[in-house]
Amino acid sequence: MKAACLAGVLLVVAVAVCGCTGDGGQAVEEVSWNLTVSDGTTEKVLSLPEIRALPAWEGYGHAVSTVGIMYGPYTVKGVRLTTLVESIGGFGAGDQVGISAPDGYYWVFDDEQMAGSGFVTFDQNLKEKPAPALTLILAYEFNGAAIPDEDGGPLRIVVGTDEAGTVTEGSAWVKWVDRIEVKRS
Ligand SMILES: Nc1nc2c(c(=O)[nH]1)N[C@H]1C(S)=C(S)[C@@H](COP(=O)(O)O)O[C@H]1N2
Ligand SMILES: [Mo]
Repeated sequence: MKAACLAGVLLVVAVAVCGCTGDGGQAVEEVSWNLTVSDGTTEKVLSLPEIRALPAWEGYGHAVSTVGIMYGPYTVKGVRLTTLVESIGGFGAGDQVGISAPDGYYWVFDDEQMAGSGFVTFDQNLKEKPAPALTLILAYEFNGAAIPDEDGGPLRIVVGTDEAGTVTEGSAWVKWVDRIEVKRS
C-alpha cells in the first residue's frame, strides 16, 4: 500500500537522522511526520515534537471494525481535535472537519461530533449502548508507546472515553493522519 511505502521511507530517513527513541521496554523508532491543520485560509504545519508539546489528553480507546475485529482496549494519549483547530481560529456551529491520510482515506466529523456526541457506541459484547462523553483525539500513543505504522501511527484518530468499557466504530479511527481541514459553514 502507498501509505505503508511512504511510512517505510520516512522511517528509514528518521532512523538515519535521529536513531531510536528509547522509551522503556517497547522502543519504537521515532518517525518524521508532518501534520497540516488548515481552514483553507490559515494553514499550520506541525511536527510530532510540536504535537507532543500541546496540552495532552489521556483516556481510553476501543474500536470495532465493520467485520467485527476489535482494536484495543488501549490507553490513549494524544491531543484533542478541538485543541488543534483552536490554533487556526477554532471551530463554530455548522462547521465540519475533514481528516485525511496519504492512502486517500477521508473522514468527516460534524460539529456535534467535535463536541463529543453523535457517535454509535457499544459495550464489550457489541451490544449498542448509550454513549458516555466522547472526545475526538489525534492520538500518538497507545498503551504508553508510540503508535506503530501497522496500527495507523504515528498519528491516528481515536474516539476516546474517560473510562474503559465503551467500544466505538473503527471507521472513524483514521490511520496515518497527515491533514486536518476545517470546512467553515
Ligand atoms: N488511513 C486509513 N484509515 C483507516 C482506514 C483506511 O483504509 N485508511 N480504514 C478504517 C476502517 S473502515 C476501520 S474498521 C479501521 C480499522 O481498519 P483496519 O482493519 O484496516 O486496520 O481503520 C479505519 N481507518
Ligand atoms: Mo471498517
